[in-house]
Amino acid sequence: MANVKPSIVFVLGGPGSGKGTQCAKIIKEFGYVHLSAGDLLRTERDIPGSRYGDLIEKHIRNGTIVPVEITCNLLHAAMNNSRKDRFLIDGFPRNQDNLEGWNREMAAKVNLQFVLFFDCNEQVCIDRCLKRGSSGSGRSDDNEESLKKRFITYFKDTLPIVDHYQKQNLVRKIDANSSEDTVFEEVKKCFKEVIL
Ligand code: UP5
Ligand code: MG
Repeated sequence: MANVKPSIVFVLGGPGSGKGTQCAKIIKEFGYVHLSAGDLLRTERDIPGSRYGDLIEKHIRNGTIVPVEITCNLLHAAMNNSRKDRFLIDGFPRNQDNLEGWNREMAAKVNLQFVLFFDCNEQVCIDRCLKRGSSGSGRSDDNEESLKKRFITYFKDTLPIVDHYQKQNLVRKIDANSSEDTVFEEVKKCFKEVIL
């Protein structure tokens, strides 16, 4: 991490709501570094001999949440290694354990700018993930059974975290049901307000 407190934006939304897709657009236009908690966990899982590999895969298939110590350490290391000072943290924090772990270890070290929340219809999200699965994403959770579980976790555990930040007036909600470009127009407005 750089010497100044890094600025971060949490990016939350249901499975398939477009978090990764929009983050890829944001980094091009606004110069953040994109850190997807899910991607970091999948990379850790795939390291031969990783002590957490089996545990991570079990959680991913079941749509449940990996213990925060693992995810927070991966995020912290990625922030340090990047030496940049603006980060999009995609798909985290997604339950109370994540929130408490982050608050314990990281919250005081960063400046949370806002929480970008992609609000998207469940069936739209499911259709997108199944389409991605059938076109060879290789993701072990892009199937109907895992998707049902991912949505149970999302409604039960992640939406309360969005509510928590909403109470602090930190949430910028975006309608994520339309095309990638239409969604990005709304996303741009949020970033322009914060940056300019
Ligand atoms: N697509 C995107 N936008 C579109 C649009 N506007 N119109 C039409 N199509 C659109 O998009 C999904 C698909 O939809 C793509 O094919 C895309 O082209 C298309 P994407 O941008 O990938 O959506 P995203 O919200 O990123 O979906 P993702 O599947 O990555 O969301 P999840 O939140 O489910 O996945 P994540 O990788 O964050 O987490 C996976 C698992 O890891 C979790 O279930 C959990 O088990 C574990 N995890 C933790 O335990 N802790 C964490 O902190 C994070 C993850
Ligand atoms: Mg993603």
